[in-house]
Amino acid sequence: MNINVISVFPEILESSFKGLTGKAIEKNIAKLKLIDLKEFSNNDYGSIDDAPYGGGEGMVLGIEPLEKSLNTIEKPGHVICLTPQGTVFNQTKAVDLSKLKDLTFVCGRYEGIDQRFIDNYVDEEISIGDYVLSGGEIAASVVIDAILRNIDDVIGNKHSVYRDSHSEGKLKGHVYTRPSDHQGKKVPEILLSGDHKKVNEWKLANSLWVTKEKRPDLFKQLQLSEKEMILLRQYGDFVKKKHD
Ligand code: 6GU
Repeated sequence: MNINVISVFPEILESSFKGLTGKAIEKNIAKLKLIDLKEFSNNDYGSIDDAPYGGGEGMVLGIEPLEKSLNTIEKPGHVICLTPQGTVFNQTKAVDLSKLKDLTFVCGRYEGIDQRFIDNYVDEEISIGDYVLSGGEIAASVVIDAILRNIDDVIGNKHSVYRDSHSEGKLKGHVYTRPSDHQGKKVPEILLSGDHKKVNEWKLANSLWVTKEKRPDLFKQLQLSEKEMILLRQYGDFVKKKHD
């Protein structure tokens, strides 16, 4: 996958491409190109933004530097603008985008991007949630990380991608490691039993329970099977007994 990022502060992205993303780059699974928008000013002052027509707060990124920087990319592919006005990103979107070969991210800054650039060149606008960040760079790192995790061989154990939170519309459940008893707080007994069928049932029930408690909005969307409903009910009874 070829990923291009156009940004006023590409150095913000550099540091985040070390962990998982760094590995993907090392393995030649992803190629990353950071483009510094500051190099594409079209005036003597070197600026790439200007005051908004009609007045108002802040500065708007101009169409000309954006267009010039985009034109340096051989194959921009699918062009995504990161902005709080975009569609909210989720796991389904991450999986869909992970199938593309060429992706270009344009990071918004200041008070926005000239609408004509968006109209002419941008395929979609993405936001990472309902809050405002100072710029799209951190959002781009978030989106790129979430996309790369879904490409074969990026994560050592491909299986873990499927068990991740959100991949099946429910959250990952509780996990434990040694010691099995920490000052009287014990790991759930079933996990130590070695009975794989029981362990998997517990994991499923626990994951459904966690989703129901923490994200009732996601839980409502789930279509539970008869068996899942029974497991969840048993798990609920167990939790209730512990608290009685
Ligand atoms: Cl993509 N950009 C900015 N500036 N703020 C955001 C965002 C993006 N997503 C949520 N808030």
